[in-house]
Amino acid sequence: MAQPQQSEEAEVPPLRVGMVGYAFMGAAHSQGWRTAGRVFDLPRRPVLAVICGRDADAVRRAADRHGWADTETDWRALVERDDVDLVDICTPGDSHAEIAVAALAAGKHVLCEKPLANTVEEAQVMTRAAEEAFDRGQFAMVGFNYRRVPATALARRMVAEGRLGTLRHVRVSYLQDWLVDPEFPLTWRLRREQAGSGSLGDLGAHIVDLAQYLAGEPLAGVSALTETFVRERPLTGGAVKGLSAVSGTGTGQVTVDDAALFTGRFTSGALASFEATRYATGRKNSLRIELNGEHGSLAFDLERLNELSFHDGTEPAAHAGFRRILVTEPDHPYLDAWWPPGHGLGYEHTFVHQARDLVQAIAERRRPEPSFADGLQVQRVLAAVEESAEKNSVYTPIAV
Ligand code: SOE
Repeated sequence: MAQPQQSEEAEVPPLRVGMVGYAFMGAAHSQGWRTAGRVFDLPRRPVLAVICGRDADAVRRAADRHGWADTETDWRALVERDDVDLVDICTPGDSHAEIAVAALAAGKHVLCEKPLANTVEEAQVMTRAAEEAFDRGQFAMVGFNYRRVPATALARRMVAEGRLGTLRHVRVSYLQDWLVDPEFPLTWRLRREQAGSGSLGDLGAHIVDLAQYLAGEPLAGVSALTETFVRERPLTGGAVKGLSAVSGTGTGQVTVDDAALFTGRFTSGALASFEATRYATGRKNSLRIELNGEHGSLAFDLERLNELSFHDGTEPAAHAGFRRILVTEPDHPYLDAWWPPGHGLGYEHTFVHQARDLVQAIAERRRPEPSFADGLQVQRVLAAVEESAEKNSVYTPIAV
């Protein structure tokens, strides 16, 4: 007779997660931790142990909604708890460095939402702390979740297999439109001291990471333009769905970029173009990437995330052309554990895959990817974009 489920679970050691933050990303990460161990056979079973936020009532509600066992109102108390193995940081960028460094010092593994930090200097401190912790058997990862769409993971596999040959172009854009209305209130995402930068750090960080991951090589330099279209926005006492507004009366200054456009050169000489904006009217969460190589091309669109377009340039011209790969087969990345072919996945599954990959890396004692060092490198690209934009688009090499 089959053993009761409880004793089967008991044989798999738990990985007790403590999460700081419970807004949009907190909800998405909760979903990841809650689901990963139920879908994938994991070497450790994620346990939603403690969730932390400053407002005791609100964090209790978040715990009940998302399935966390306990709450804290001070992240310092959370990172010191003996019943937490991993700290998951889902706060605005200005607290990433302090929480990550303290959690690593307290012996925890760390998952940190993107961008890794608000500045290169903070990212350097975090990366040093992660390297020292790695020597003690602790692991740290940054949450670039779009690597974990099965179709983007498949694209990476095809590039690595040489299906595109020498890469010539990467064309990528990440477009949203939630700032089109000048009366939309000021949120922390529009304040440099909290967010580090605007569209650049929020959306640009994703596409820089994704482009470099798919290309399999880093950018060497960039030329950039940035713009802040609306420099002052209303303050409000209320919250905006998914995006907490800054309270107050009157108006407040927008201190970050609204849009960032840049070109880049990869170390191999391949050329790239990037566009990140919150002013693309009608575009809600549109991330598109296309790669052109000497033997073929790949294209991905987040709005059709179960598909990957592939043009095999080695086929006879008479019947070559872009074809759609429906990325729902069991031998596609992540999909052996999900539904039968044709039954697609969505945005939230990227966080399930992120949790799975981190748990597996920890159990196998491998450095998880993207590492804090990878997050630091993205931060250097963002810094070069800002520097180039300040100098009217002067080509700016990426520091190494
Ligand atoms: C807001 O622009 C946001 O939530 C980003 O912060 C996320 O990283 C992105 O995945 C969706 O949009």
